[in-house]
Amino acid sequence: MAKLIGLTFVGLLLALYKNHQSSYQTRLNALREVTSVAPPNCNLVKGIETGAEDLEILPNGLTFLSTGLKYPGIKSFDPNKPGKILLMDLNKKDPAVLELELTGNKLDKASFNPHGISTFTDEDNAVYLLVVNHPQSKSTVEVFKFQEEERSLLHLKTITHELLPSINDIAAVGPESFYATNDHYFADPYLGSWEMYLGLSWSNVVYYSPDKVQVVAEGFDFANGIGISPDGKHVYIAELLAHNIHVYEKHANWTLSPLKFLNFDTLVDNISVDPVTGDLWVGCHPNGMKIFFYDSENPPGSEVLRIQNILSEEPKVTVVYAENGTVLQDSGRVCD
Ligand SMILES: *[C@@H]1O[C@H](CO)[C@@H](O)[C@H](O)[C@H]1NC(C)=O
Ligand SMILES: *[C@@H]1O[C@H](CO)[C@@H](O)[C@H](O)[C@H]1NC(C)=O
Ligand SMILES: CC(=O)N[C@H]1CO[C@H](CO)[C@@H](O)[C@@H]1O
Repeated sequence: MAKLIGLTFVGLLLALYKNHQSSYQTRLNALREVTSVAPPNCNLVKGIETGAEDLEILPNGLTFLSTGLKYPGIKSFDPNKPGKILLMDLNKKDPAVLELELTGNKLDKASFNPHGISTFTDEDNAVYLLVVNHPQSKSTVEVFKFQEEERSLLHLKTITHELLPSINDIAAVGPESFYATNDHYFADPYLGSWEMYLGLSWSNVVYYSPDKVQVVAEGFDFANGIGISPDGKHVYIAELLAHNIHVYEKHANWTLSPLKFLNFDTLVDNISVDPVTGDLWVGCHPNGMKIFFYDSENPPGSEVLRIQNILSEEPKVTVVYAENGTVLQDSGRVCD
């Protein structure tokens, strides 16, 4: 009898494990292969061969890019150099990238490890760039003022907070206030891996301002990219491992309430919101297994989705770009 119970128990554990294994594979979309989709005007921009983490396009076409992220568990193409912020002008026919000089004396440039970025333009048209930074595996938000003439970024401030232990991306709503997604990697890569493996959905979204900091949404299976609609009424959150884009209503007191979500057959990552049309451009990983188990012979692919009229009953979703990794690995970027 005891033996039977023992065997049943082992069977149960195996079943649980199998079940878990298959849910893990589903969450990572392990079986997905990519069919190429190439838009006509797509060119590879030179000078960002070591990868870009995030980009922010100003209404005038000037574009900031963060590059050189060192992230636990993910292959870095330039592990020994500090990260950079690049500038590119999308109005140019053949846009080149230029490295922005970081000025100010409080930022440690050697450990600069930029991740998500977001801009805020004030009423005097001053542009602030808020950058998620991971110096020594910590999470901070660095506030810079863009000096267009000098082509540099003046560092103004470093923001840290206990509710911001492991920031991934931010959406700025002021020079020092923002919504941020917390994954769990930098806080503790070991716990982060377990969280990811087991699907514990510990990830959340925090609103930060100098006078108030609060959790405004939680329970995500890896909250990743975040963006705000041009009218400022909605916040979009990419839930990487559940393959969802969530739409939240943003209230005057900065709290959020869930409105709807869209589900996709791809791991949704960076969100870029068109400042004019409000369309969402989403950089995605068709197959997550290929990122976390990197193999240069079979690299992770890229996919870019465009979502129009997201608030309507039937949003229009177009795959604008898809590629198996030969040209662009792990898209977080958008081409025009
Ligand atoms: C914030 O505003 C919303 C919508 O008006 C309201 O439902 C909610 O109770 C408010 N929350 C707080 C903490 O004041
Ligand atoms: C990716 O696609 C290209 C072009 O279709 C093909 O030559 C290449 O072998 C593919 N690579 C992989 C890893 O499937
Ligand atoms: C802010 C953010 O989520 N950035 C991600 C965008 O996509 C790149 C490439 O996959 C990731 O490395 C970044 O983490």
